[in-house]
Amino acid sequence: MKITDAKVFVGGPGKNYVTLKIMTDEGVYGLGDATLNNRETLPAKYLQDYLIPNLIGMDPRNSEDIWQFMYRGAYFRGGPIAMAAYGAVDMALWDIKGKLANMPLYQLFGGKSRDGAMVYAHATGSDLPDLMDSIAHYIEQGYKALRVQCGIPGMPSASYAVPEDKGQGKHYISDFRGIRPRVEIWDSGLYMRHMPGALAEIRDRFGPDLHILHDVHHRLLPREAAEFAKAVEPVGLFWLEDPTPTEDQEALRLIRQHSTTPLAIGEVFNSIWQCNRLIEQELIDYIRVAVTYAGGITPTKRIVDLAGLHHVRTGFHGAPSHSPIGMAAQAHLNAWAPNFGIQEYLVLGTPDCDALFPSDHRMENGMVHVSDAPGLGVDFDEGEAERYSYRPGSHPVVRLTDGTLWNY
Ligand code: KDG
Ligand code: MG
Repeated sequence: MKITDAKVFVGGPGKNYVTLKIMTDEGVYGLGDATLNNRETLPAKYLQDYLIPNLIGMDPRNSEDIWQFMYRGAYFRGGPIAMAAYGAVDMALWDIKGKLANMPLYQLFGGKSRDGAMVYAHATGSDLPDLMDSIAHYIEQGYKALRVQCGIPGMPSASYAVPEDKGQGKHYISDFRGIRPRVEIWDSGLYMRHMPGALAEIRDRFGPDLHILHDVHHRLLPREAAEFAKAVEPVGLFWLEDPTPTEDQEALRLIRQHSTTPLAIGEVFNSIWQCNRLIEQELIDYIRVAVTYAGGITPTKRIVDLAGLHHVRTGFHGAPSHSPIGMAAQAHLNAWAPNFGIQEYLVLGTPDCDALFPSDHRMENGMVHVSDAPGLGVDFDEGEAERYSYRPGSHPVVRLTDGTLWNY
């Protein structure tokens, strides 16, 4: 069996999804996702210029060898652009493998460990009352877990993850305002004084059963993060995410020494080598890698297995930047993983998105039920794809009140 051709598409409704389609001489094809948020053209170029010419003629069933070829063969290993490109190839090869076996992918991993995988959505508000409304809206839809973020009184500009447009559902979508980033102003003092009380009010209002998650988005210094994690202990968070920038892993030890608040980290990691020590030293409770940025199913499964040895559970990244293809790969891992924790799930589920990526993965009452179709269980409509093309967008940048550049 041989790979005969492969194509890359960039675009989609409200997002620059990077979709790879690998064709074979037996007519079976596989799909993969290489969407690196706000840098989408780069993994697409990596695929087109370096990977696809090498893949043609290879046996698609040898997914492990092909992964090693991509990773070791590059000489300069890893990095988010290359790993997203490898991720797309790896997902597409697993998709082909599942279709050949006539089995959904979770069967190839070891079968189902659960019927539904708990997900969380993003509840956001420009202020606390607005956030309370957003939480109530999601609870009514059946969500059992929510990440909660709100504007901070006195903060010079909206704090992280509070969309300017307050539409129904309040998901944020790339605004495609061009390559030059918008600037947000941040003040850690204001945040530290407001947020613990806000989280306590949310707990009081919605009771003990709601799983409350909160994302600090790398904004605090280690000592501040330790103080924050300790202050929110009575709230009983499901997790506190990215309290400090991920490069300084010792910072997590300081936070751990001062608090039992569960810690989640890893959405910017793209290799097991960036999280193996954190996992082995049990400095985190949830690992947040995404199957797309981490190089696909093959290496992500290794991270999940390592995490399982150390009581670390999964909480895969699932921001709206992940296409339904990457989310499908994660749905299969979630169905299998003995150490599954939770899944971030913001696939927009709009008619346009469903038309581009038809699938029967189902979300019901805050749980994802994985498709039983062979392979990933998601398709890609190339006719629909002609409606879309790349549009430039950018993450905002963050500055402190005195102008110092800070962590987004
Ligand atoms: O591209 C960056 C986003 O994916 C990120 O800001 C979202 O922090 C995020 C989250 O937890 O979903
Ligand atoms: Mg995050």
